[in-house]
Amino acid sequence: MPMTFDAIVVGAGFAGLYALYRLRARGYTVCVLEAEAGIGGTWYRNRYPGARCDIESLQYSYSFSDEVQQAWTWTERYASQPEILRYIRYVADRFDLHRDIRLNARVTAATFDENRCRWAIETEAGPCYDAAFCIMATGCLSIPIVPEIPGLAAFAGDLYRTADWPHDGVDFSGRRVGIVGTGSSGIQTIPIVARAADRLTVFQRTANYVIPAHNRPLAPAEQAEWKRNYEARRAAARRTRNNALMEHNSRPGAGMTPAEREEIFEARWRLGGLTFSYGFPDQATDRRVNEAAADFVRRKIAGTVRDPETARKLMPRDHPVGSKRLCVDTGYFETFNRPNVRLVDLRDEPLLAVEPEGVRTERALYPLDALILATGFDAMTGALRRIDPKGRGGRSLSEKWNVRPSTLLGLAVAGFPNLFIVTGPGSPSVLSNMVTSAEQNVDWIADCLDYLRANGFAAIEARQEAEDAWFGEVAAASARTLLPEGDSWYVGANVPGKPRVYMPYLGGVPAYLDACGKAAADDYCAFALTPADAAAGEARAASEAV
Ligand code: NA7
Repeated sequence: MPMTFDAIVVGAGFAGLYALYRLRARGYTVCVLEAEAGIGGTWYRNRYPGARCDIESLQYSYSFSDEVQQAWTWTERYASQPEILRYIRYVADRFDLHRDIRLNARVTAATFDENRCRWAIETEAGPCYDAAFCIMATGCLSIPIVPEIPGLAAFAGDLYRTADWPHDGVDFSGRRVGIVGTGSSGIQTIPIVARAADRLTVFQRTANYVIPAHNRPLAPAEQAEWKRNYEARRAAARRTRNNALMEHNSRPGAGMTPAEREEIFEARWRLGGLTFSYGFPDQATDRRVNEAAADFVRRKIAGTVRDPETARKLMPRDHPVGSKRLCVDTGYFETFNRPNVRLVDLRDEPLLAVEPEGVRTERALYPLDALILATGFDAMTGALRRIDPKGRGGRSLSEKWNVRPSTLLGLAVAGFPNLFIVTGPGSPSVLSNMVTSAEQNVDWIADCLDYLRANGFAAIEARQEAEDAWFGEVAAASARTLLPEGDSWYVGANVPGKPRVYMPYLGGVPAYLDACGKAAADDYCAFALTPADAAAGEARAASEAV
């Protein structure tokens, strides 16, 4: 017999844990199914050396409980993975969440029963679950990609993935190490591994724009000042494009002289981090301004990396700034001045294969004792496509998203009643502060469930025409920018066969919050609602027919 709940939540990361907290507080029976052996989601899995958040810790944290906000002390401007995981466990303990979480419970199937208006959810471990609502808190970056490099399986050394790092860490001392991938994960790992390894070879396919984090300890006075003003800061953050307070500049760069722009870039570089994205309101839309930002970063690289040839290879030239996620580093470019580090540009010498002894490019064999893959994720749709929920009429979500990953507000999909996604494609998600955006999505879902309960509805389903309209809005917002141009995970370009669609909503958090608020205030008229009586009648008819 399946175990019965009002809601099943899939995933015990920031989003899933908050969904459990919120729905339980509203009186729903909830069970969280988590594939891994521990809670934390992204922050459980990404344990690689140097793993760190690129949103400031005072903001990348739950806002729902002022008690937690006041009680928790962050040690650094940008929190490291171990500290974030400690924080997540602290919150789970504090709100007694563990008792409703099943670990090692990877969801393998989710099927909607139209007659009963309920989801049947199966797990790898065996038990089945039955719930009125299925809430997918499966994360945007939770399915790591292992590229199809010939010979990889035959590598005689040790193979590591940044997204699935050994719990006990790895000692690279005295070893020849290679790393494939220079996105955020690679860029954080490389400086740390370089300090330990005998020799580190970095295999780079695309050079990236990398901005210094200027990470630092958080001074007690600075933190206390934040805590005194937390509520106002959180409210102000919600009015920004990405749900995070950063130094936004409202003066367009297009009308400025190169010298004026340079001054602003320089100030941003000194501030560090993702603030560089917000140097100018037209940096993502005006090619000249964007190119000026790109040129600025290239000159910084030239001024940091001593070997001119290595510096040249590290300079990104083939995509606009921000079209791949800006990387935030600590000592990345400086690492290439170390005598034990070399850069292999796979554009100059393509990677042919992994051999038992190392990596072979068109030019040479690079002997290695260990190889690290920092090769990215099947982002935003990957986790859901693997579960492949079956909705009305047995329709597969994966097949639907093979055409295009459309949703209504990133929260719901036509044909999949009572299925909710937290920070799904079509929401600001990865372009925003994920923690507070997840909270907002969960609050919206909780309010929606209350509405259904209060008004006697058994099911809610996005209308196809509303989903199409929202998909159009998402596409229009990205089309106004240069950002779809990069071959990034934002557009699915890193997964062969994935439709090329800029998945996050680029219209900004305030516009998104307005749209979500309007959908609820309009009595969910963008959704079809099934009265509980009708659902009960259908179920009776179905059971009599059997
Ligand atoms: P990313 O940003 O997708 O980076 C993956 C990197 O791996 C990137 O440099 C890729 O090069 C490279 N890659 C992928 N496949 C290959 C093959 N087959 N050969 C060589 N190089 C390859 O993933 P991350 O984990 O670093 O970061 C993901 C997000 O997590 C990040 O944006 C933050 O939001 C946190 P490419 O650029 O495709 O040429």
